Order: sequence, then structure tokens, then C-alpha cells
Amino acid sequence: MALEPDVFEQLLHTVRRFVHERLMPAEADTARQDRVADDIKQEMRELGLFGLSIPEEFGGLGLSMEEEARLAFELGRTSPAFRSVLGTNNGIGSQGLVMDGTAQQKANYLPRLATGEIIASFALTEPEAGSDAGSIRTSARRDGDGYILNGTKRFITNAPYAGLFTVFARTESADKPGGAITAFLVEADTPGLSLGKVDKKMGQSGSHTCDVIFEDCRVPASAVLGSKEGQGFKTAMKVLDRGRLHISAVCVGVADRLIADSLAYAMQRRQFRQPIAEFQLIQAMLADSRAEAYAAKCMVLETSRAKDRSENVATDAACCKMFASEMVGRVADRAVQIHGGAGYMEEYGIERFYRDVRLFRIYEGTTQIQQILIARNMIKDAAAAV
Ligand code: COS
Repeated sequence: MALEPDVFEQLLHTVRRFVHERLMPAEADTARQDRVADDIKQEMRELGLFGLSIPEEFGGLGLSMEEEARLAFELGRTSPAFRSVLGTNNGIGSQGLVMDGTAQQKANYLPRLATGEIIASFALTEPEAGSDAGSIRTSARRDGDGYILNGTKRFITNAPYAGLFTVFARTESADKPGGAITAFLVEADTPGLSLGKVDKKMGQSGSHTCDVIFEDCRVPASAVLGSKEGQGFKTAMKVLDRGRLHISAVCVGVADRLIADSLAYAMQRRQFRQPIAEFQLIQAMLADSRAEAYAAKCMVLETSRAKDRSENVATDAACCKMFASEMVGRVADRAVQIHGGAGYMEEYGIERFYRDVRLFRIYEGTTQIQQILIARNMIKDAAAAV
């Protein structure tokens, strides 16, 4: 369900102002203190930003994918750490519940996720299972009217603040000798669930990840997402299809920001008695960045519209994630180059973006995983057409 066009334009305008007036001025402090200030988080709640993709009946804004992408373009124009605060409630943390949860599970959790009262995290990755998501080892053993979870999840975004985890674990299965993957909704205060120490990262300071450890952690049978065992892998894949589009949109936003900063710097910085923007080698970098960001934007919007028409966008979402995340890496590299020595200095903030964007090529599926997905689907489609 999309919003009325004028209501959406108003929201877009409000978010744009919030990004410019509140978030951009707070970027350096957030990075230095490695913390998003509580008053900023509160303003995000008041703006409804935790519930962008949660249906209206559960208190969210129920944006269409296209609307969400357009909003993510705006949120991308500042440090990715800010977007990360609300990223999991809108994306991988809540979408399993939205797509596959039972009516009772949705009613129980979605309203609180939409307001930001609780933070949701997606616990798939493990020490031995990253790209190969199907090989997770965390186990969920049936025990009377519940399950006992054991295992460790790694690099879990927002885990230090999460109230709810969507945990992927192996349950026994008559059809699959190694067990099937089942998703569980596990509340953070469940006995047997503990957190590791917060990871030290290369960038995106202010956003946090850590291990989530399950030691004989008992959950009721009602914690099985959708009340169906063995559906977890498909849920994870569907959630990631959507998440990849959102991340692609954020990449476009960051690229636009870096292009704007690079252009402003090039027009004001003088060398050889003229602004460096007059030099064709600088112009080439600006033009390449502009064209690539525009291409990514078109891809994201086109794929988002297809998703809103309920088409299968698994291949195109992977194309978007691969292209947009690689694109923003190139744009950030050129931004450093255009800024020269200033680009390397903390004070100008460009080096921070350069480090921040490196993650986009890795999480929610590496570039190499996207390549595999795209090619595999091409081959499958071609074989099916014969
Ligand atoms: N939507 C719905 N179902 C899907 C799907 C999708 N997008 N993709 C796969 N499935 C289904 C398949 O149809 C298949 O179902 P059946 O068993 O009924 O045939 C099942 O899921 C297994 O799919 P597949 O054979 O493709 O699984 P693989 O183990 O080969 O996994 C990749 C493939 C590599 C694509 C998967 O492991 C992956 O996406 N890895 C990256 C994980 C990731 O992004 N991690 C980041 C951490 S989360 S921030």
C-alpha cells in the first residue's frame, strides 16, 4: 500500500530537512563518540522512521518499495550509522515477521517495532556460515512444548540494543538428513541468550554489531516464525531480496552526497590559478560518478516498482545490490581523489565515508554472492525456457 502522493511528498520533505538540519551537523560527533545520541533516536521515533515498511494496521507507514527506496535515497545522504539505527526495524529485523509471521506474532511485535519501542535484529550469520547461509549450525532441539537453542551468531547488527531477534536454527527434519532451517522469534531477555562484546569495525562508527550466543536457550513452540518448521531459509532469502534493494537505495543516497561534496570542493578549491573543477581530469571523475549514480538510481527505482507489482525480483535485486554497492565504492574513491590531501584528513569527513561505504559490498550478500545469484538465475531461466 502506498501513501497518498501529497502525504508522501510531505514525508520526503520532512526527512530531507531532518537529514540536513539534524543529522549532517551531528556526523563528526557521532563518529568520534561512536554513538548516535539519544535525542536523535527519539526524533527518529517521532518522525515514524522505525515503521516505514511496517503495514499501517500495525502502526507503521506501510510504504511501497518505491517509496521506501526514495526515502532511503534521502537517508543515504548522511552517515550510514544513522540509517543503521532504524535499518533493522524496517528491513531484515522486521520483514520476516511481516512476510511470514502468524497474525498473533505480527500483532504482538510489529506495533512496538513500528514505534521503535523495541529494536529487531536478524540473526543468520555464524562464525562458520556467512555467504553459505544454508550451512548454519545453530540447533533448535524439540523439548516438550518448546525448543532448546544452542549456537553462536556473529556480526549481528543492532544486537546490543535489540529486544527481538529473528534467529535461524536447524530443526530435525524427516526429509533432510542435516536438519531443516527454521526461524524463531526470540526475545532478548530469554534466559540462555547472551551477547558478546561489541565489535570494533573499520567504519560506520555509531552503529554496532556483536555476537549473540545461545546456551540451552529455551523458547516456546509459539516462537517458531509462521508456526511452521523448515521454512526459515526461504524466509531469509525473501527478506534479503528486499533488504538488498533498500541497501542499494542507501548506496545511491551516499553517492549523491559524495558527488555534491566533491563538486562543491572542486568549484571552490583553486590550483594553477583556477578552480580545479575547470580541469578536464577532475570533470571526468565528476561525470563518471554522476552517470554511475544515476544508473544505480534508475535500477533501484525500476526494480522497486516491479517488486510493488509483486514480480519476482530476486535477480534484479541482486543486480542492484552488486552495481550500487560497487558504484558507491568507486564514487567514494574518486571523492577522496578530488579532495586530494583534504580527502585523506579526518576533518573533512570524506575519508570517513570512504571507510563507511566499504561495508555495502559485504553485508546482506557480498558482491560475489550477488554474481552467483544472478548467473544461477539466468541459467535456470534459460533452461526453463527450452
Ligand atoms: N526467495 C524465496 N525462496 C528462495 C529464494 C528467494 N529469493 N532463494 C532461494 N530460495 C529457496 C529455493 O527455491 C530453494 O527451495 P527448495 O529447497 O524448495 O528448492 C531453497 O531456498 C534453497 O535455495 P538454494 O538452492 O539457492 O540455496 P543455496 O544454499 O545454494 O544458497 C545462496 C544460495 C548463496 C544464494 C544463499 O546462501 C545466500 O543468499 N547467501 C548469502 C547470505 C547473505 O546474504 N548473508 C548476509 C548475512 S545477512 S546481513
